[in-house]
Amino acid sequence: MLHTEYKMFSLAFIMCVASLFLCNSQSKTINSGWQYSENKTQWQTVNIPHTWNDKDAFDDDSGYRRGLGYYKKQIYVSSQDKDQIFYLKFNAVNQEATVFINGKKATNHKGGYTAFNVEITSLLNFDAYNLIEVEVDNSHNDNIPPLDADFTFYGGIYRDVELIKVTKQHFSLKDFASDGFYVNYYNVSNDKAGVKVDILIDNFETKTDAHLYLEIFDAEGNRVREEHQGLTLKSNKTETVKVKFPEIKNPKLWSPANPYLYKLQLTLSDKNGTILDQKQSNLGFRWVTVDPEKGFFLNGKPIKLIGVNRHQDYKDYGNAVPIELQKQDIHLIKNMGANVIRFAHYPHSRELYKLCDELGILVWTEIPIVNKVTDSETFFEVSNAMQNEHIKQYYNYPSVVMFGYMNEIFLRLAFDKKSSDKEKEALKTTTLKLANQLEDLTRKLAPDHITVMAGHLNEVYNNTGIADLPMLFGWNLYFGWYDAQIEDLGKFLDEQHQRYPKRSLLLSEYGPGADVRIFTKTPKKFDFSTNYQAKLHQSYYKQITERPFLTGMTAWNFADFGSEFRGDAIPHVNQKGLVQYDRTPKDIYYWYKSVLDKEAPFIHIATDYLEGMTLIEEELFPIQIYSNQNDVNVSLNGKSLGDFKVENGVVSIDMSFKNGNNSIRVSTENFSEEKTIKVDRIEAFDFKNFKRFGINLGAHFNFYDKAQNITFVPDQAYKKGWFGYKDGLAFGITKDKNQGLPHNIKNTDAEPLFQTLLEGCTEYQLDVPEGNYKVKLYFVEPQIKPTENIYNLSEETSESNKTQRIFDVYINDILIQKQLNLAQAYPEKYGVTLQANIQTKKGLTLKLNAIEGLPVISGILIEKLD
Ligand code: GCB
Repeated sequence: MLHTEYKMFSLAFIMCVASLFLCNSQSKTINSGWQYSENKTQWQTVNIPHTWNDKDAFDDDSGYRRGLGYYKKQIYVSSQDKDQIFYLKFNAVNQEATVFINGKKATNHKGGYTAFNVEITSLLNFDAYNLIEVEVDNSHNDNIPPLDADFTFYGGIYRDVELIKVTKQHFSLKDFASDGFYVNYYNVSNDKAGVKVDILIDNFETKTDAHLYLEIFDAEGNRVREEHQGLTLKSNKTETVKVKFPEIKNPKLWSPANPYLYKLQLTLSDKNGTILDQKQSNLGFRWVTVDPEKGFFLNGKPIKLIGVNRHQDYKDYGNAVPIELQKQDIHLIKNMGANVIRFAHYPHSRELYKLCDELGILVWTEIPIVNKVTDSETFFEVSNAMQNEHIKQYYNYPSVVMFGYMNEIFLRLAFDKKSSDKEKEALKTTTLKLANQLEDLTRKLAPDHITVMAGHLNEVYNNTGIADLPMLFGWNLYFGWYDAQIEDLGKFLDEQHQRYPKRSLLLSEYGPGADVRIFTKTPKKFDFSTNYQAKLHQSYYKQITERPFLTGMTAWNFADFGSEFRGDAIPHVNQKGLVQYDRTPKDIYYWYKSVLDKEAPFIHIATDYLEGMTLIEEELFPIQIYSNQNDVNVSLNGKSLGDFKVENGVVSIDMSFKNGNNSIRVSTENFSEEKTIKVDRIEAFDFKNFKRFGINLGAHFNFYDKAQNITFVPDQAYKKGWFGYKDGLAFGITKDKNQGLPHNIKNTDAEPLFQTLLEGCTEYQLDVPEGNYKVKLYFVEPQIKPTENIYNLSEETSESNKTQRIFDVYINDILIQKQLNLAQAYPEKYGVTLQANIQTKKGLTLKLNAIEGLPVISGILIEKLD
C-alpha cells in the first residue's frame, strides 16, 4: 500500500471508530485487576492475559499444574444502562470455563482457543457492584480437543475479556461469538468484484422498525458502494438479512504483493436515525484454487506458498502474551518474505489475522484436533462446536483462505502397542466419521475456502482415505530428523504424487531442532546445530521449489515454543524455530529472507554462534553468507577472498581465522555488510594463545557456554602433542541416535555439554606445557529413562541398563575423587563438576578407574593460572 493511501485509509478508519462513540453499543476490555487463586483461599491480583503455567511448565520434570484456577472481578453497572443488553466476551480461556455472575452460573464453555459470549443482563444488579467469577480448568479431559499434543496446554484466561453493552437491537452476539455478519464475494475477477453480506440482527424487544446501512470504502477512504434497507425486526428473534452490492468495476485485487483492502461498514439505526450498533470489516478481493499438478493459485495466478507455522506462546509469558508482542511476530514473518502462515494447531488471536490482511499474508487456520480422537458423543459435539466458532469468528478476514480441522490424527494410533487390531480399526472408523463431519461442516460454512488437514509420515492416511477428504492435504515430514535422510523428501513426495495424482499437496511441517549455542563443521542429524538446521532447510527449499505440483511449504516452526514433556538442548522447549523463544532470529531466518525477499539488497553473515569462538589447530571454518544478490565480494581481515556466485541464497566459504578479532566484509554494488568475530585460536604442541580451553567430551560439535563465555570444542581421539581420549565410546547423539539423553539436567543451562559424553573412558590426555592449571571436570549420570516423547520414537530408545557405575578420578595420579557414584550421590540428574588445581611439568592425564560399571565424563575445562 502506498504511504498516502495508507494515511487516507487510516483517516477513514479513525472516522469509523469516532462514530462508534456516537453509537449506543460499546465494548470495553475488562482485563485489569482480577483476583486469581488456585484454591479459593489465597488470592492474588493479576491482569489478563494470564496463565498459571508460565513458570511451572519450564522448571523441572514434574509436569505443570493441570487443574482448576479461579478468577473473580467486580464490575459496577449503573441503572442508566438498565435498558441495555450486557454480554461478556471471553476471547480465549484454556480450556474449560464456567462463568458465574453474582453467584449464579451463566455459562460453561469447552475449548481453549476460540471466543465465547455470554449474555448476563438478567443476572446483573444495577447501581451496584457485580461479581464475575470464572472457574477455569485445564485438566486432561477426554471430551475436549486437544487430547494430546507437542505443546504445553497453559491454563488461564489468556486473551482479552470484554464487557459488551448493546441496545436491544444489535448485530447478533449469539452466533458462536462471531461478529454477527459474514462477508462473501461473488464474480471476483480483474474486471469486477461483488460483495454479499449475510447479517444477523438480534431483537430483544417487541416488533421494531430499524434501518440498516452498509457502505464500502476503498483504501483511500472513498465510499464506493452503499446499500440501505428498512427492516421490521420480529419480536425477540434473530433476523437474517442478506445484502448484495452491485459489482465494483476494475477492483484492486488483494495479494501478498499488494494487500489492497477495502473496508465494509455496517450501521444499524432506529427509525429516527439514532445509531444502535456499528461494525467494520476488511474486504479483500481475491480468490484461491488448488490444482494437483500445478499447485496453488491466487487470483488465477500460480503462487508457491512459502512460510511458517506459528505457535502463540513466548518465552516467560506462556500463552498469556501481550498482543503487541504477538504482532511483532507477524511483522517478522512478513519481513522474512513469507507469504503464508499456518496458525498451528489452533486459532490464534484475531488481531493477528487482521494484521495478515493488512500486511498481505495468506492464512491456514485450524482447530486443535491433534494426535487422536475419542468416540464420546461430547467429543464430537465439542469438535463440531469448535469448528463452528472457528469458521464464524475468522470468516471475514480476507487473508484466511484455508480452514483446517485435524493434525496428525493417527499419530497415537501409529505408536499404539497396546490396543488390539480390532480396537485400532474401530478408532480409524471413529476418526474418519469425525473427519467427514468436520469436512462437510467446513465446506458448508466456508464454501469459497480451501479445506485442509495435515498428516504424519504413515500409510494410514492413504489406506483410510482420510487424506482425500480435504481439498488440500498437508504432509508433516521430518526426513533427516525423525526419519531417514534429508534427500528422501523429494522421493517421497514424487511417489505420493504418482500414486495419488488427484490430490493437492503441501509440505505443512518440516525442520530440525537447532540451538544457537551449537555449531559444527560436520552437521549431523539430531545434533541441534544451527549448521544442520541450515543444511536441512536449504535442501528442503530446493526440493520443494523444484516440484511444481506442490502448493508450498510451511516450516516448523516460526519460533521455539514450550512443550513441557520435551527435552531438547533447552529443557521443555521445542527448538525447531527459525527464531528463538524470545524471537531473536537464528541465522536460518535470514537465509529465508535472502531467498524470499527480493525487495532491497540483503546480506547476512551467518555467525550466530561465533561469539567468542575457539578454534583449534590449523582449522578452516566454513562460514555461510546469505544474500538475495547474484554475486558477492568477500574479504577477510581486509584481504579480498574473491567474488562468489550466490546459489540458493548461500555462499559457503572455508575461512582461516587468526587469533583475536577477525573482520568479515561482504559487499555487492552499493551495499555491504561487516561482522567482527573474536577467535581464540589454540594450536597443538605449544598450546599457543591458550588461557582457557574447554572440550565437549563425546561430541562432534562446539558448544558455546554463555555463563562461562567459552566455546567447548569437539572431542577427538588422542593425538600426540595435543589432546584426546585413549579409549571409551561417545554416548548420545554422536552416534546418529538420540539414545535417551539426560534431559533437563539440574543446576545448569549447559545441557549440550552434559548431554554428550564418553562412556568407558579410562584415560584422557592433554599435552599442555609445564604450568599451574585449574581443571574442571563435568559429569552426569546418563542412564535415566528418557521422558516419553512420541516424536522421538522413530529413534529406538533402549531400556536403561541399571548397573551402577562407581569410579575413582585421578589427574596426574592425584586422587581427585574417590568412589564417584553419580546415581547415588546425585540422584536427580545433577550436572556434577569436580575442580582441582594441578601443577605439572608436562601434560595432564585424567584417569577414571572403574570399580563397578563403566565410567562416564561429559566435559573438561582447563585454565592456565599465572
Ligand atoms: C509434528 C507435530 C508438531 C510437533 C512437531 C515436532 O509433526 O505436528 O505438533 O511439534 O512434529 O517438532 O515434532
